[in-house]
Formats: sequence, structure tokens, C-alpha cells
Amino acid sequence: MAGGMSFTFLHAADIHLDSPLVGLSGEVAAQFRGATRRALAALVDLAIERGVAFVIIAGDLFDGDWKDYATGLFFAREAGRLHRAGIPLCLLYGNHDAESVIRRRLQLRDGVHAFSARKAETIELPEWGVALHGRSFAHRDTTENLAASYPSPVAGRLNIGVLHTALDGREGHAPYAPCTLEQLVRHGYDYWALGHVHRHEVLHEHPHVVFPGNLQGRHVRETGPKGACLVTVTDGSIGQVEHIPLDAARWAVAAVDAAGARRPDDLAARARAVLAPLVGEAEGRPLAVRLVLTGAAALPPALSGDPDYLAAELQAEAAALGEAVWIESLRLETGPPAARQTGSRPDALGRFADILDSLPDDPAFRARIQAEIAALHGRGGVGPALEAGAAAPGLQPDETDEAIRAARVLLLGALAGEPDREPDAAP
Ligand SMILES: [Mn+2]
Repeated sequence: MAGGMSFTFLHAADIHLDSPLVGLSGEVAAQFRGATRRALAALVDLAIERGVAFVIIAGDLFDGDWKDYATGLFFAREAGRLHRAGIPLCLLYGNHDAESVIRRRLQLRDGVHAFSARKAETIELPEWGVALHGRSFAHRDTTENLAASYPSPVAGRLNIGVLHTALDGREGHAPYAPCTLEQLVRHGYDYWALGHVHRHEVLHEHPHVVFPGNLQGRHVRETGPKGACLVTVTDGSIGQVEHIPLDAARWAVAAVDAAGARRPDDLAARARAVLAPLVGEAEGRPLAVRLVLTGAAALPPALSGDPDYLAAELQAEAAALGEAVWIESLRLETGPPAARQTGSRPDALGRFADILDSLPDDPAFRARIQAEIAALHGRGGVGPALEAGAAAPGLQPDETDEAIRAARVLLLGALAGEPDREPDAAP
């Protein structure tokens, strides 16, 4: 290898092109629509600007079978831009775009190398001294240890393994192409360009084992900056791995301490303090925030008993911070029992609160709530499923408790809903 030679490459994964972003409606949905396309275009822009040697997409470029050819044509346009800039694209298919999943297809044009699903395959880029090894998914449910079939490293090359895997299990991700970190570290490659897990993670250095995370968050459980890894190679060894945000719209979950807030402007000020830094980090991107009001049991009934008003006040506060800032949803959390609103009240409301407090422990009641939520899921009415490919869309583990908590706050707020007599409650 030439002394002092340095170059960069881009490692991306889980682009889920044209994935419907879940949990939004109306104006927000319009702002978020097309975000996966804009993120892919941003990846290509970055590759060209930085003059990278090559680009890797480690699976789930597509979200599933195309609705029509527009998805494939958009990809063809972006791949063409890379090719005309002289940048090869190495593409691996994962569970979402396995051979058996995508029925419509377009031929790949020059400059795009797709890894075979039959067996592990090596792509050599001699001008960079690089050998890339990879194997695509033939089927969605690939439970074989694919990494075990990857070839030994090529002597005298920088060896990169491209693999779509959940390793030995990652929360919220289907356990496809299982393998262990130790197995990858021992294989003899310099860099493992992984995909499938949507959160960016550097699991090991020298050799590097890296998930770039997805390129664009698709729902409120995929929060914060999303993008790709720009990797610097100097004299045939891996140097810096820099995660660069390329998302075109962003999600966040933020807690606002509502305890002791007596008036709308007080609560709005607390929300502003939490939202402002998120708006700053989003750098002008559309931003959808789930707000969790902790200590909501202590809110005066004028606020907790009128969820539409509460949500509108907080949305108005968000709008004051940026024109593309939305409250995705508002969750009311009552906090631990000791902090609860009615405490030792001996009256009917206090006894009703005690009954409500016992419900989370009642298996029959839990089962009914779960059935209701499952029915809503079935109609597509409630939040996102797990990273698709997992079990059928179903309950999130925390959803039942969350629903019971929220119902408690709403019920008690509404029942106690006489005008707020707190001395500091201004008109
Ligand atoms: Mn995947």
C-alpha cells in the first residue's frame, strides 16, 4: 500500500426508502413525508462533497415490496449521481428487502454492486486496497449465522465485512442472522459494516464493529440525530469513525416536570425550557416531540381535566419556538403513588382514586385494557409496531400501564372539575 495514502468511505444502513412515517397526521405528516428520500439524497450529496472512495449500504435500503416503480426510480436517480461522480456503491439486502420480499425490481446500473444471497461474496476495489465481503438475505426470516460463511480476510487488503444482523439479540429488533460480537472480532477483518439495528453504536474498535443506525427516524421510538458513518482509512488501517446526521426530519421524547405548575403560562414556560434545546439541535428540520408530563397528578383540574386545551397550549408553545415544531402526543404521568393527587382524602373522590390505584394490579382489568389497545392497533389507530419483521404489530410493553395512568389523571381531573380555587390561579 502506498505510504501516507488516506481516503474515506461512507457506511449507511436501514434507509427504509419510502417507509411511511408512523404516528403523524395532517400538516405534520405532510412535512415528514418524503423524509427518507431527502435523507438518501443527503447521503449522496455528502459522498460527492467529501469525495469518498465508496459507499456501503448494509441492508434495508428498501422498506418492503414497492407500491409502484417510483421507489426504485428514486433510488436509480441517486445511484446514478454517485456513479457519475465515480463513487461505487456496495449494496446488501436485509430482511426488509430480501429477494423474496421485493417482487418488483429494476436492473441495477453500472456502479452498483449488490452482494449475492446465494453465498458470501467478495468485492475487490484494488485502487483503494480494499476487499468487501457480504451476503444478502434470500428471505426475510434469515436465522442462519451468515457471518460464519464469510471468507477469510484477503492478505494485504483492508477487509470490510458487510452484514445485516441483530448480533446475539438487540431490544426491539428481530433476531436475524444471529452471531456474536466475539465471533466478528475474531474473524480477522478490519471493519464490520453492520445494519439492522436502528441505533448508532460502535461495539468494538480495531477491529471496528459498527452500527450506523438508520438514516432517518421513522417514528417516535427512533429519536435524535440519524445518519451515516464517515470512516477515515490511513495507511491501510481504520482511523476516525464520525457519525454524521443526514436525517430530514427528527423525533424526540421529552419529559416536562408538571408538579407544582398552577397556571397555563407556568406549564408552558417549563415546556419551553425543555423544547428549546431540541429545536436548536434539529437545526431547522421538522421536529415531532412526544411530551411526557411527569407529576401530572398535581396539576389543577382546570388543566388536567381538559386535555384538548392542555395539548393546544403546549402545541402553541412549540409553534412559538419554530414553524416546523410539533407535539406528536402528550402523555400524562402521575408518578409514584405517594405523590398522587387525592392522597388521604376521605371523601368519595378519594375512595374512587383508591379504586383506580388498585387497577394496574388487577389481571382481569389489564387483560381488558390490552384487548382494547390491541383492537386499536388492528385498525392502525395507535403508535408504531416494533421494528417490522418482529412479531405482528402488537402491544409495547409499557403501553398498558401508560394507558391506565393517563386514564387516572383524566378521570380525577374531570371529576374534580369545579373551577380552580387556588389563590394564585389567575383568570
Ligand atoms: Mn433490518
